[in-house]
Amino acid sequence: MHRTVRAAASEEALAHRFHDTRRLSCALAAPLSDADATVQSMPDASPAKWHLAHTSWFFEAFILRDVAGYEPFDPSYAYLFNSYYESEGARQPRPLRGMLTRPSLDRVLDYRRHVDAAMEAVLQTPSPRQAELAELGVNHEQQHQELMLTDLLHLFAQNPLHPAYAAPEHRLDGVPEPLDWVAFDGGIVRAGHEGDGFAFDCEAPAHDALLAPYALADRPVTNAEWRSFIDDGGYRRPELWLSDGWTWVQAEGAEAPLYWTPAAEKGRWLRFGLDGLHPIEPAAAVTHINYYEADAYARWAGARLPTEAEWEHAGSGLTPDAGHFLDDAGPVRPRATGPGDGLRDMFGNVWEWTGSAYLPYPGFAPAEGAVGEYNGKFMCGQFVLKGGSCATPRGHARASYRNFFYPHQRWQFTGLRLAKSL
Ligand code: AVJ
Ligand code: FE
Repeated sequence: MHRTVRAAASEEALAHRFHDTRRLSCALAAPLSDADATVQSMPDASPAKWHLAHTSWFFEAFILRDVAGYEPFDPSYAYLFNSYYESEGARQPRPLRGMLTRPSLDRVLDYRRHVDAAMEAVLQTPSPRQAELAELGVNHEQQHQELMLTDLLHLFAQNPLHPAYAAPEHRLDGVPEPLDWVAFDGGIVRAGHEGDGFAFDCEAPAHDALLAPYALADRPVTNAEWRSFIDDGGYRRPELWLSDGWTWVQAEGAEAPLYWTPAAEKGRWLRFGLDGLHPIEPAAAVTHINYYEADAYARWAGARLPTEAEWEHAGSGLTPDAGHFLDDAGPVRPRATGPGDGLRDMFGNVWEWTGSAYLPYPGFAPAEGAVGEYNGKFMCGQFVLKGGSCATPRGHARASYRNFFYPHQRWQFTGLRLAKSL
Protein backbone atom coordinates (compact mmCIF):
# COMPACT_ATOMS: atom_id res chain seq x y z
CA MET A 1 0.00 0.00 0.00
CA HIS A 2 2.68 2.42 1.12
CA ARG A 3 4.74 1.55 -1.97
CA THR A 4 1.84 2.27 -4.34
CA VAL A 5 1.20 5.67 -2.81
CA ARG A 6 4.86 6.58 -3.11
CA ALA A 7 5.01 5.42 -6.70
CA ALA A 8 1.93 7.49 -7.57
CA ALA A 9 3.47 10.58 -5.99
CA SER A 10 6.70 10.18 -7.93
CA GLU A 11 4.78 9.64 -11.19
CA GLU A 12 2.96 12.87 -10.57
CA ALA A 13 6.28 14.59 -9.93
CA LEU A 14 7.68 13.19 -13.18
CA ALA A 15 4.61 14.33 -15.15
CA HIS A 16 5.02 17.81 -13.69
CA ARG A 17 8.71 17.96 -14.45
CA PHE A 18 8.00 16.79 -17.99
CA HIS A 19 5.41 19.52 -18.45
CA ASP A 20 7.58 22.28 -16.92
CA THR A 21 10.64 21.28 -18.93
CA ARG A 22 8.73 21.16 -22.20
CA ARG A 23 7.21 24.54 -21.47
CA LEU A 24 10.57 26.11 -20.59
CA SER A 25 12.05 25.09 -23.97
CA CYS A 26 9.23 26.91 -25.75
CA ALA A 27 9.57 29.93 -23.46
CA LEU A 28 13.30 30.13 -24.25
CA ALA A 29 12.50 30.07 -27.98
CA ALA A 30 9.62 32.57 -27.72
CA PRO A 31 11.73 35.67 -28.57
CA LEU A 32 13.01 34.04 -31.79
CA SER A 33 11.88 34.58 -35.35
CA ASP A 34 11.75 31.62 -37.71
CA ALA A 35 15.03 32.90 -39.20
CA ASP A 36 16.71 33.14 -35.76
CA ALA A 37 15.62 29.57 -35.09
CA THR A 38 16.77 28.16 -38.45
CA VAL A 39 20.34 29.33 -39.06
CA GLN A 40 23.34 27.25 -37.96
CA SER A 41 26.49 29.28 -37.23
CA MET A 42 28.99 26.38 -37.07
CA PRO A 43 28.95 22.56 -37.12
CA ASP A 44 29.23 22.37 -33.30
CA ALA A 45 26.08 24.48 -32.90
CA SER A 46 22.54 23.57 -33.88
CA PRO A 47 19.59 25.75 -34.87
CA ALA A 48 17.09 26.44 -32.08
CA LYS A 49 14.40 24.82 -34.23
CA TRP A 50 16.49 21.67 -34.44
CA HIS A 51 16.88 21.56 -30.62
CA LEU A 52 13.12 21.96 -30.18
CA ALA A 53 12.46 19.12 -32.61
CA HIS A 54 15.29 16.79 -31.58
CA THR A 55 14.22 16.81 -27.92
CA SER A 56 10.74 15.79 -29.10
CA TRP A 57 12.10 13.10 -31.40
CA PHE A 58 13.91 11.67 -28.36
CA PHE A 59 10.57 10.89 -26.66
CA GLU A 60 9.14 9.59 -29.92
CA ALA A 61 12.06 7.31 -30.73
CA PHE A 62 12.65 5.87 -27.29
CA ILE A 63 9.16 5.79 -25.71
CA LEU A 64 6.21 6.61 -27.98
CA ARG A 65 7.17 4.41 -30.91
CA ASP A 66 6.45 1.37 -28.73
CA VAL A 67 3.10 2.67 -27.47
CA ALA A 68 0.15 0.91 -29.16
CA GLY A 69 -1.76 3.26 -31.41
CA TYR A 70 0.83 6.06 -31.44
CA GLU A 71 1.06 7.74 -34.83
CA PRO A 72 4.34 9.53 -35.52
CA PHE A 73 3.74 13.22 -36.29
CA ASP A 74 5.75 12.93 -39.52
CA PRO A 75 7.76 9.81 -40.43
CA SER A 76 10.51 11.91 -42.08
CA TYR A 77 11.41 13.54 -38.76
CA ALA A 78 13.35 10.46 -37.64
CA TYR A 79 15.87 11.33 -40.38
CA LEU A 80 15.84 15.08 -39.72
CA PHE A 81 16.10 15.04 -35.94
CA ASN A 82 18.13 11.98 -34.95
CA SER A 83 21.37 13.44 -33.59
CA TYR A 84 23.94 10.64 -33.48
CA TYR A 85 22.17 7.34 -32.74
CA GLU A 86 23.58 4.80 -35.21
CA SER A 87 21.02 2.24 -34.04
CA GLU A 88 18.24 4.64 -35.09
CA GLY A 89 19.45 4.81 -38.66
CA ALA A 90 20.61 7.47 -41.10
CA ARG A 91 20.26 11.17 -40.30
CA GLN A 92 20.67 14.68 -41.58
CA PRO A 93 24.44 15.40 -41.44
CA ARG A 94 25.23 17.52 -38.42
CA PRO A 95 26.88 20.40 -40.34
CA LEU A 96 23.74 20.66 -42.51
CA ARG A 97 21.19 21.08 -39.72
CA GLY A 98 20.93 24.74 -40.71
CA MET A 99 19.66 23.84 -44.19
CA LEU A 100 16.25 22.86 -42.82
CA THR A 101 14.22 25.92 -43.75
CA ARG A 102 11.30 23.46 -43.67
CA PRO A 103 9.63 22.39 -41.43
CA SER A 104 8.88 25.90 -40.21
CA LEU A 105 9.20 26.90 -36.57
CA ASP A 106 5.41 26.81 -36.27
CA ARG A 107 5.30 23.28 -37.60
CA VAL A 108 8.00 22.22 -35.13
CA LEU A 109 5.93 23.71 -32.32
CA ASP A 110 2.96 21.63 -33.59
CA TYR A 111 5.25 18.58 -33.47
CA ARG A 112 6.02 19.41 -29.86
CA ARG A 113 2.32 19.60 -28.98
CA HIS A 114 1.69 16.24 -30.67
CA VAL A 115 4.47 14.60 -28.65
CA ASP A 116 3.37 16.34 -25.43
CA ALA A 117 -0.18 15.03 -25.73
CA ALA A 118 0.99 11.45 -26.25
CA MET A 119 3.58 11.68 -23.47
CA GLU A 120 1.10 13.15 -21.01
CA ALA A 121 -1.11 10.11 -21.59
CA VAL A 122 1.83 7.75 -21.05
CA LEU A 123 2.89 9.54 -17.88
CA GLN A 124 -0.46 8.93 -16.19
CA THR A 125 0.45 5.26 -15.66
CA PRO A 126 3.97 4.70 -17.00
CA SER A 127 5.70 1.34 -16.83
CA PRO A 128 8.98 1.43 -14.87
CA ARG A 129 10.89 1.46 -18.17
CA GLN A 130 8.77 4.30 -19.57
CA ALA A 131 9.30 6.29 -16.38
CA GLU A 132 13.04 5.71 -16.55
CA LEU A 133 13.23 6.79 -20.20
CA ALA A 134 10.97 9.79 -19.58
CA GLU A 135 13.28 10.87 -16.74
CA LEU A 136 16.20 10.56 -19.15
CA GLY A 137 14.24 12.52 -21.77
CA VAL A 138 13.58 15.36 -19.32
CA ASN A 139 17.25 15.55 -18.35
CA HIS A 140 18.16 15.35 -22.04
CA GLU A 141 15.88 18.29 -22.84
CA GLN A 142 17.48 20.30 -20.02
CA GLN A 143 20.88 19.74 -21.61
CA HIS A 144 19.48 21.00 -24.89
CA GLN A 145 18.01 24.10 -23.23
CA GLU A 146 21.54 25.13 -22.33
CA LEU A 147 22.86 24.18 -25.76
CA MET A 148 20.07 26.13 -27.47
CA LEU A 149 21.12 29.30 -25.63
CA THR A 150 24.85 28.90 -26.20
CA ASP A 151 24.20 28.10 -29.87
CA LEU A 152 22.04 31.22 -30.19
CA LEU A 153 24.76 33.29 -28.57
CA HIS A 154 27.23 31.98 -31.13
CA LEU A 155 24.79 32.78 -33.93
CA PHE A 156 24.06 36.31 -32.71
CA ALA A 157 27.81 36.88 -32.26
CA GLN A 158 28.20 36.56 -36.07
CA ASN A 159 25.90 39.55 -36.58
CA PRO A 160 27.63 42.96 -36.67
CA LEU A 161 24.44 44.51 -35.27
CA HIS A 162 25.13 42.68 -31.96
CA PRO A 163 21.52 41.64 -31.33
CA ALA A 164 20.65 40.98 -27.71
CA TYR A 165 18.58 37.93 -26.86
CA ALA A 166 17.44 39.70 -23.68
CA ALA A 167 18.25 43.22 -22.56
CA PRO A 168 20.25 43.72 -19.33
CA GLU A 169 18.41 45.37 -16.46
CA HIS A 170 21.55 46.57 -14.77
CA ARG A 171 25.30 46.61 -15.17
CA LEU A 172 27.44 44.29 -13.09
CA ASP A 173 29.69 46.80 -11.34
CA GLY A 174 32.14 46.26 -8.53
CA VAL A 175 35.57 44.82 -7.92
CA PRO A 176 36.31 41.10 -7.43
CA GLU A 177 36.40 39.60 -3.96
CA PRO A 178 39.99 38.69 -3.03
CA LEU A 179 40.82 35.08 -3.83
CA ASP A 180 41.21 32.70 -0.91
CA TRP A 181 42.03 28.99 -0.70
CA VAL A 182 40.05 26.18 0.92
CA ALA A 183 42.15 23.18 2.00
CA PHE A 184 41.16 19.50 1.90
CA ASP A 185 42.97 16.60 3.56
CA GLY A 186 42.21 14.14 0.79
CA GLY A 187 42.50 10.44 1.57
CA ILE A 188 40.26 7.73 0.16
CA VAL A 189 36.99 9.37 -0.89
CA ARG A 190 33.86 8.27 -2.77
CA ALA A 191 33.42 9.47 -6.34
CA GLY A 192 30.59 9.00 -8.82
CA HIS A 193 26.85 8.75 -8.31
CA GLU A 194 25.22 6.64 -5.63
CA GLY A 195 21.71 6.75 -4.23
CA ASP A 196 18.20 7.09 -5.63
CA GLY A 197 18.16 10.32 -7.64
CA PHE A 198 18.57 10.50 -11.41
CA ALA A 199 22.08 10.37 -12.85
CA PHE A 200 23.42 9.71 -16.34
CA ASP A 201 25.08 6.34 -16.91
CA CYS A 202 28.53 7.95 -17.15
CA GLU A 203 28.34 9.09 -13.48
CA ALA A 204 28.37 5.46 -12.31
CA PRO A 205 29.55 3.24 -10.80
CA ALA A 206 30.49 4.98 -7.56
CA HIS A 207 34.02 4.07 -6.59
CA ASP A 208 36.91 5.01 -4.32
CA ALA A 209 39.38 7.69 -5.35
CA LEU A 210 42.66 8.51 -3.65
CA LEU A 211 43.34 12.23 -3.12
CA ALA A 212 46.54 13.84 -1.87
CA PRO A 213 46.05 17.01 0.24
CA TYR A 214 44.93 19.89 -1.99
CA ALA A 215 43.29 23.29 -1.99
CA LEU A 216 40.68 24.88 -4.25
CA ALA A 217 40.19 28.58 -4.87
CA ASP A 218 37.08 29.81 -3.08
CA ARG A 219 35.65 31.33 -6.29
CA PRO A 220 36.09 31.06 -10.07
CA VAL A 221 38.67 33.18 -11.94
CA THR A 222 37.31 36.64 -12.80
CA ASN A 223 37.44 38.82 -15.92
CA ALA A 224 39.77 41.24 -14.09
CA GLU A 225 42.22 38.42 -13.43
CA TRP A 226 41.95 37.26 -17.02
CA ARG A 227 42.81 40.76 -18.19
CA SER A 228 45.98 40.65 -16.07
CA PHE A 229 46.87 37.40 -17.82
CA ILE A 230 46.35 39.05 -21.21
CA ASP A 231 48.30 42.18 -20.18
CA ASP A 232 51.16 39.99 -18.95
CA GLY A 233 51.50 38.47 -22.43
CA GLY A 234 49.54 35.33 -21.57
CA TYR A 235 48.59 34.64 -25.19
CA ARG A 236 52.10 35.38 -26.48
CA ARG A 237 54.23 33.17 -24.22
CA PRO A 238 54.56 29.58 -25.48
CA GLU A 239 56.07 28.44 -22.17
CA LEU A 240 52.63 28.83 -20.56
CA TRP A 241 50.88 26.57 -23.06
CA LEU A 242 50.50 22.89 -23.77
CA SER A 243 51.85 22.06 -27.21
CA ASP A 244 48.35 21.49 -28.62
CA GLY A 245 47.25 24.69 -26.93
CA TRP A 246 50.02 26.75 -28.48
CA THR A 247 49.17 25.30 -31.89
CA TRP A 248 45.58 26.40 -31.28
CA VAL A 249 46.62 29.94 -30.21
CA GLN A 250 48.64 30.35 -33.39
CA ALA A 251 46.07 28.84 -35.72
CA GLU A 252 43.28 31.02 -34.27
CA GLY A 253 45.35 34.12 -33.59
CA ALA A 254 43.71 33.93 -30.15
CA GLU A 255 44.34 36.84 -27.81
CA ALA A 256 41.30 36.80 -25.49
CA PRO A 257 38.27 34.67 -24.58
CA LEU A 258 35.67 34.04 -27.26
CA TYR A 259 33.30 37.02 -27.66
CA TRP A 260 35.83 39.54 -26.28
CA THR A 261 36.66 42.38 -28.64
CA PRO A 262 39.06 45.29 -28.06
CA ALA A 263 37.29 48.56 -27.20
CA ALA A 264 38.26 51.82 -28.93
CA GLU A 265 40.07 52.85 -25.76
CA LYS A 266 43.38 50.96 -25.64
CA GLY A 267 43.63 48.12 -23.11
CA ARG A 268 39.87 47.93 -22.61
CA TRP A 269 37.67 45.09 -23.78
CA LEU A 270 34.05 44.59 -24.66
CA ARG A 271 32.33 41.25 -24.40
CA PHE A 272 29.31 40.01 -26.30
CA GLY A 273 26.68 38.05 -24.42
CA LEU A 274 23.03 37.12 -24.57
CA ASP A 275 22.46 40.63 -23.18
CA GLY A 276 24.34 42.29 -26.06
CA LEU A 277 27.73 44.01 -26.32
CA HIS A 278 29.09 45.53 -23.08
CA PRO A 279 32.34 46.46 -21.35
CA ILE A 280 33.64 43.41 -19.51
CA GLU A 281 32.54 43.26 -15.88
CA PRO A 282 35.75 42.94 -13.78
CA ALA A 283 34.21 40.93 -10.95
CA ALA A 284 32.19 38.47 -13.04
CA ALA A 285 33.55 34.97 -13.64
CA VAL A 286 35.50 34.71 -16.89
CA THR A 287 33.75 32.53 -19.45
CA HIS A 288 34.06 31.20 -23.02
CA ILE A 289 37.57 29.89 -22.50
CA ASN A 290 38.68 26.47 -23.65
CA TYR A 291 40.71 23.80 -21.87
CA TYR A 292 43.99 25.08 -23.34
CA GLU A 293 43.31 28.60 -22.09
CA ALA A 294 42.22 27.38 -18.65
CA ASP A 295 45.38 25.28 -18.38
CA ALA A 296 47.66 28.15 -19.51
CA TYR A 297 46.04 30.57 -17.09
CA ALA A 298 46.48 28.15 -14.19
CA ARG A 299 50.16 27.71 -15.07
CA TRP A 300 50.61 31.50 -15.27
CA ALA A 301 48.94 31.83 -11.84
CA GLY A 302 51.29 29.25 -10.29
CA ALA A 303 48.42 26.81 -9.83
CA ARG A 304 46.74 24.01 -11.79
CA LEU A 305 43.28 22.76 -12.74
CA PRO A 306 41.49 20.60 -10.17
CA THR A 307 41.04 16.94 -10.97
CA GLU A 308 37.46 15.79 -11.33
CA ALA A 309 37.68 13.78 -8.07
CA GLU A 310 39.07 16.78 -6.16
CA TRP A 311 36.28 19.01 -7.44
CA GLU A 312 33.59 16.42 -6.73
CA HIS A 313 34.83 15.73 -3.22
CA ALA A 314 34.81 19.45 -2.44
CA GLY A 315 31.39 19.97 -4.01
CA SER A 316 29.64 16.95 -2.53
CA GLY A 317 28.73 18.69 0.73
CA LEU A 318 27.23 21.77 -0.96
CA THR A 319 23.68 22.48 -2.16
CA PRO A 320 23.71 22.63 -5.98
CA ASP A 321 20.43 24.51 -6.26
CA ALA A 322 21.83 27.48 -4.29
CA GLY A 323 23.93 28.47 -7.32
CA HIS A 324 23.27 30.95 -10.16
CA PHE A 325 21.22 29.10 -12.78
CA LEU A 326 19.10 29.71 -15.86
CA ASP A 327 15.93 30.14 -13.81
CA ASP A 328 17.25 33.25 -12.03
CA ALA A 329 15.82 36.64 -12.92
CA GLY A 330 17.69 38.81 -15.40
CA PRO A 331 19.80 38.02 -18.45
CA VAL A 332 21.71 34.77 -18.77
CA ARG A 333 25.26 35.81 -17.90
CA PRO A 334 27.86 34.87 -15.28
CA ARG A 335 27.67 36.77 -12.03
CA ALA A 336 30.28 38.22 -9.68
CA THR A 337 30.95 35.93 -6.74
CA GLY A 338 29.73 37.66 -3.60
CA PRO A 339 31.54 37.97 -0.25
CA GLY A 340 31.46 35.04 2.15
CA ASP A 341 33.38 32.16 3.62
CA GLY A 342 34.43 28.95 1.95
CA LEU A 343 33.74 27.69 -1.56
CA ARG A 344 31.37 29.92 -3.53
CA ASP A 345 29.76 29.57 -6.95
CA MET A 346 30.80 25.93 -7.24
CA PHE A 347 27.41 25.19 -8.82
CA GLY A 348 25.93 27.27 -11.60
CA ASN A 349 27.55 30.48 -12.93
CA VAL A 350 30.24 28.92 -15.16
CA TRP A 351 31.21 25.33 -15.96
CA GLU A 352 34.62 24.65 -14.46
CA TRP A 353 37.22 22.83 -16.53
CA THR A 354 38.95 20.00 -14.72
CA GLY A 355 42.26 18.46 -15.71
CA SER A 356 40.56 15.05 -15.96
CA ALA A 357 39.87 13.23 -19.18
CA TYR A 358 36.28 12.10 -19.72
CA LEU A 359 36.81 8.36 -19.31
CA PRO A 360 34.66 5.50 -18.06
CA TYR A 361 34.76 4.83 -14.33
CA PRO A 362 35.96 1.33 -13.37
CA GLY A 363 33.10 -1.07 -14.18
CA PHE A 364 31.17 1.46 -16.33
CA ALA A 365 28.42 -0.05 -18.45
CA PRO A 366 26.43 2.04 -20.94
CA ALA A 367 22.66 2.28 -20.35
CA GLU A 368 20.53 -0.57 -21.75
CA GLY A 369 19.19 -0.34 -25.28
CA ALA A 370 19.58 2.35 -27.93
CA VAL A 371 20.17 5.03 -25.28
CA GLY A 372 23.46 3.23 -24.56
CA GLU A 373 24.86 5.52 -27.28
CA TYR A 374 24.04 8.58 -25.17
CA ASN A 375 27.37 9.09 -23.34
CA GLY A 376 29.80 6.17 -23.45
CA LYS A 377 30.82 6.45 -27.09
CA PHE A 378 32.11 9.99 -26.54
CA MET A 379 34.74 8.92 -24.01
CA CYS A 380 37.72 9.80 -26.18
CA GLY A 381 39.73 13.02 -26.27
CA GLN A 382 37.39 15.16 -24.15
CA PHE A 383 37.74 16.76 -20.70
CA VAL A 384 35.29 16.89 -17.81
CA LEU A 385 33.64 20.11 -16.65
CA LYS A 386 31.85 20.38 -13.32
CA GLY A 387 29.19 22.40 -11.60
CA GLY A 388 26.84 23.85 -14.22
CA SER A 389 26.45 27.38 -15.55
CA CYS A 390 24.15 30.39 -15.70
CA ALA A 391 22.50 28.65 -18.69
CA THR A 392 21.88 25.35 -16.88
CA PRO A 393 18.34 24.85 -15.55
CA ARG A 394 18.24 24.72 -11.74
CA GLY A 395 17.93 21.15 -10.51
CA HIS A 396 19.97 19.70 -13.37
CA ALA A 397 23.43 19.85 -11.75
CA ARG A 398 24.93 17.77 -8.95
CA ALA A 399 28.43 17.00 -7.66
CA SER A 400 28.74 13.79 -9.67
CA TYR A 401 27.57 15.44 -12.94
CA ARG A 402 30.05 15.09 -15.79
CA ASN A 403 29.83 17.58 -18.61
CA PHE A 404 32.43 17.12 -21.34
CA PHE A 405 33.86 19.00 -24.29
CA TYR A 406 36.89 18.82 -26.57
CA PRO A 407 39.82 20.91 -25.39
CA HIS A 408 39.51 23.52 -28.17
CA GLN A 409 35.79 24.20 -27.63
CA ARG A 410 34.76 27.38 -25.87
CA TRP A 411 31.28 28.42 -26.93
CA GLN A 412 29.68 27.05 -23.76
CA PHE A 413 29.70 29.07 -20.52
CA THR A 414 33.04 27.56 -19.53
CA GLY A 415 35.37 29.01 -16.89
CA LEU A 416 37.78 27.74 -14.27
CA ARG A 417 38.61 27.51 -10.61
CA LEU A 418 42.25 27.17 -9.57
CA ALA A 419 43.63 24.27 -7.55
CA LYS A 420 46.96 23.46 -5.96
CA SER A 421 48.61 20.56 -4.20
CA LEU A 422 49.49 21.04 -0.53
C1 AVJ B 1 27.04 16.60 -22.38
C2 AVJ B 1 26.63 18.69 -23.48
C3 AVJ B 1 28.39 17.24 -24.25
O1 AVJ B 1 26.16 18.23 -26.30
O2 AVJ B 1 26.21 16.19 -26.96
C4 AVJ B 1 22.67 16.22 -25.76
C5 AVJ B 1 24.63 16.63 -24.17
N1 AVJ B 1 23.74 14.47 -25.12
N2 AVJ B 1 22.10 15.16 -26.32
C6 AVJ B 1 26.15 17.03 -26.07
C7 AVJ B 1 23.71 15.80 -25.01
C8 AVJ B 1 22.75 14.09 -25.94
C9 AVJ B 1 26.08 16.53 -24.63
N3 AVJ B 1 27.02 17.26 -23.71
FE1 FE C 1 20.50 15.25 -27.75
